[in-house]
Amino acid sequence: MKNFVLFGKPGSGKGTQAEYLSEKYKLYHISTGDLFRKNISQNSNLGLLAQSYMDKGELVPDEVTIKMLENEIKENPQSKGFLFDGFPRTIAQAESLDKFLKSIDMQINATIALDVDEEELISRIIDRGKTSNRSDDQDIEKIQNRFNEYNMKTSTLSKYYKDQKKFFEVDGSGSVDEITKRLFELIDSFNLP
Ligand code: B4P
Repeated sequence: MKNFVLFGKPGSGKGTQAEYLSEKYKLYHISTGDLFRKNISQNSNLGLLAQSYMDKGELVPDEVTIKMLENEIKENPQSKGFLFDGFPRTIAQAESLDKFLKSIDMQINATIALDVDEEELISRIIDRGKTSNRSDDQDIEKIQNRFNEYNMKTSTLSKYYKDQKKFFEVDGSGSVDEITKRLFELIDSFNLP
């Protein structure tokens, strides 16, 4: 089984690239952002809770996010592997993921970071905000807060995965096709069964 984490700042293209990677490598794509947005559209209790954090550009609390993620894995035992998009975002989430995967005889094979500078990210997010209806995409202060959350809570994860020799970085600037090609080349170089 192949399990990958897609890592990167808000708007770095994790969701965009996850579509291509999950199709090519037959991975089950789990986006915590999409799961929260689905719950919000259904007005579920989880959605109402998540919305209060997402609207401010803050991370949703770990215990809620971890539980939702574990349920998603348990509900898809037939999949050939998982592509985690936007999870983990804190050390506590990464540790829980490792522990949970170990308990079902699985592990993360690689974490792949998309590296894009903040100026480019802001322009991508503002652009998406024109059509996405996402309140966290439309306000520069909220976008800045998402970067602050990343810098405070998420960026340290690179060391966590480097220490496990599972961290790989890909240039996330350029056209979507160019970036997909870089990702395919990297994953193919792992020679995983
Ligand atoms: P996410 O949904 O994960 O949102 P994101 O970081 O903005 O998106 P991503 O990197 O996937 O960018 P995308 O491909 O869409 O998180 C939203 C919120 O949910 C968080 O702020 C947090 O509150 C909460 N949350 C999620 N996971 C959590 C967790 N684990 N713990 C706690 N809270 C959590 O690309 C962005 C835009 O750029 C798109 O419009 C795309 O079309 C465009 N784009 C992509 N690639 C491009 C390219 N090469 N060139 C030009 N444009 C490009």
